[in-house]
Amino acid sequence: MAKYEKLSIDPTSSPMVEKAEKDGVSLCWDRLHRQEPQCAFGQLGICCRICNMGPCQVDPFGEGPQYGVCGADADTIAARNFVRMIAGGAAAHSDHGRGVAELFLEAAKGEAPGYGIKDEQKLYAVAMDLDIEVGNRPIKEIAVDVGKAAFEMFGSQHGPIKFVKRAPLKRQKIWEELGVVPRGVDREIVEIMHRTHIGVDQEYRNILLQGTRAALGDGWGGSMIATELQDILFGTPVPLPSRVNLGIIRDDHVNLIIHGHEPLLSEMIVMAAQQKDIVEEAQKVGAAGINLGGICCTANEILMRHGIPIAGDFLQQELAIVTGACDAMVVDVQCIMQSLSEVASCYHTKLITTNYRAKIPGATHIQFEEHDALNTARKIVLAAIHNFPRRAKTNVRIPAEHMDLVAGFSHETINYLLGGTFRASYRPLNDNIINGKIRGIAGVVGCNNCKMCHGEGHVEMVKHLIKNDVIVLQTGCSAIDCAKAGLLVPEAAQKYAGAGLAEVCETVGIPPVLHMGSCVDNSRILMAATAVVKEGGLGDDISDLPAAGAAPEWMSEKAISIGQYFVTSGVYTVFGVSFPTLGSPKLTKHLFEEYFDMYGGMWDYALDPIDGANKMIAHINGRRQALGLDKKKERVLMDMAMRREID
Ligand code: SF4
Ligand code: MSK
Repeated sequence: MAKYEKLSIDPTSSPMVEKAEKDGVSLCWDRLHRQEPQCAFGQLGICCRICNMGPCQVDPFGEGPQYGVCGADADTIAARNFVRMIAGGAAAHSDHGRGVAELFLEAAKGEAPGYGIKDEQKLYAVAMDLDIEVGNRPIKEIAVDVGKAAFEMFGSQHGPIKFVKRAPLKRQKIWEELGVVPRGVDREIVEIMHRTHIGVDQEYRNILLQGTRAALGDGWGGSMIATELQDILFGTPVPLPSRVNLGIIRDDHVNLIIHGHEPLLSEMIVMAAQQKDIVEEAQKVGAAGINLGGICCTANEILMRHGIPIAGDFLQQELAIVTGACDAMVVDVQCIMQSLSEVASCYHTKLITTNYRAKIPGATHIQFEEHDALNTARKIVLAAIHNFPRRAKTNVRIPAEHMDLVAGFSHETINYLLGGTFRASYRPLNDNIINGKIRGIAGVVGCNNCKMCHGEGHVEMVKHLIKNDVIVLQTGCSAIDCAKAGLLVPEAAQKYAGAGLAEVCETVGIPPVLHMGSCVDNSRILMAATAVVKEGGLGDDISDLPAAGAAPEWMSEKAISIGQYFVTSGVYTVFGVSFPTLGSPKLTKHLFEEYFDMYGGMWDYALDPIDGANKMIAHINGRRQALGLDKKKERVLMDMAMRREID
């Protein structure tokens, strides 16, 4: 058992880790302990195993070898590793997006029973952005065209991918001049794999240009396609209350935990769990009902649209099973630990995989059939129900703690909440940034990492930001952690936010920390930033905004892809834990300094979350100064002509 001074800030996790130890179950913290000391070359990004003459390592202290067998230096090796992480992350998000597009097209054609168009307004808006004629055409025709246009963005060879033109004009120009406009989502990922093969691209700055193309193809392509089409199919989120943490698991209910990233099947599971005959079946086996709970980003998807409570984040997936009350855990893709199978085998839990891309030895596979989705979902819920009687009641321990939260802040909803139905607009946000009540905007996102005290990085960073009047937009496990700490309720404004931010939140009735969804929904943050630019008064590009991004506990390749598209969209972005290029000072300087001149955004690193938050605040202050917002101004009552002038 790994012994850490403080393993987690979350009141439910440490007791469950203790229970696991008592039950003889090994968890990620134990396995990390057994891996230590981990390979420093790997951590610094200077271990290459791209060809069979390797693995090769470069000595960062200059005493040992400086070149791989083929002559590659630290800069080339670190750059190749870095962009291969981008390729992995962009591929994960984009293959998710492709799956959504496939289902969307089938639903539009009426070939996927149970799925349909839920948000017509959004369909029209997306259609117009894709140059699809709306007019008086039937919805079905428009939807089919939208589905086809989404597909084209994956396979197109010459681009630009169409959503790129949603970015501010100045940003598009920067990308054009640097030659990094994505030509097609898939093409850019493939080209990374080609260019990082032995003996191809060996100039680190050039390698990174391709990393940018692929990352932009993720943020403004694959991820954005996933978010937009999911909203049209399942509804654009609106604020709604729910609860979070392992305490949402119920002793007397069938507990079905839904884990992974895609909402396609989980939407149907939510529906199936409410069907009368299924509820009766649960009662027949002695349960009071069926309790759904989420883990990771599938959790965020069904939270945002249905208010289904969240059982936990990435590091709580094993712990949900350790409670002894998880009757089934159903998983789709991404962030699913292989250990779940082993942990489940120590209890009665049934582990169910559902996607042909993601099987796990020891799990039961129930393939998600889009043409028969509700039946697939029913089979899964029934499997959980029929496993309920096998629960070893004497070894059940469910933590009591759970927390209230408000989620569902799509960028459309923020627009509506701020401006009201009469004049939905980001104007009030811009005005409050200009008058200084809100210092700036931060996007704090990303995973957990068991190398850090679980949740501390997210919560400490976000608390420090809101105390300094920075409004925080969140997605992924970061949002789950801050929700557990009570930061996602309107009352958090009075308790934790600075006076200016608290006043704005109270007036509008929103929390100081806005949950915008899952990892692919980071595209919502891009759209919100663009909307703020377009509203006027804060410069003419994302890089002009008093804004910053962070992933203080990152672990996945997807986080690197997200970071790269944030940075190259003009956002100053700080990562925690460790940074995978530190073994190449030249590449690190390129990302941490030269990028600022190229993109107006840059990477940074801070192990300590408060240091990270202070760096973000310093950047925000710098942007305010550049915009002339640091000086006190006479309050001028503006008439329409003056407003037009600003626009
Ligand atoms: Fe070594 Fe070069 Fe092969 Fe990498 S590509 S493993 S540095 S020989
Ligand atoms: S789930 S990618 S651990 S945020 Fe999106 Fe959480 Fe990171 Fe997976």
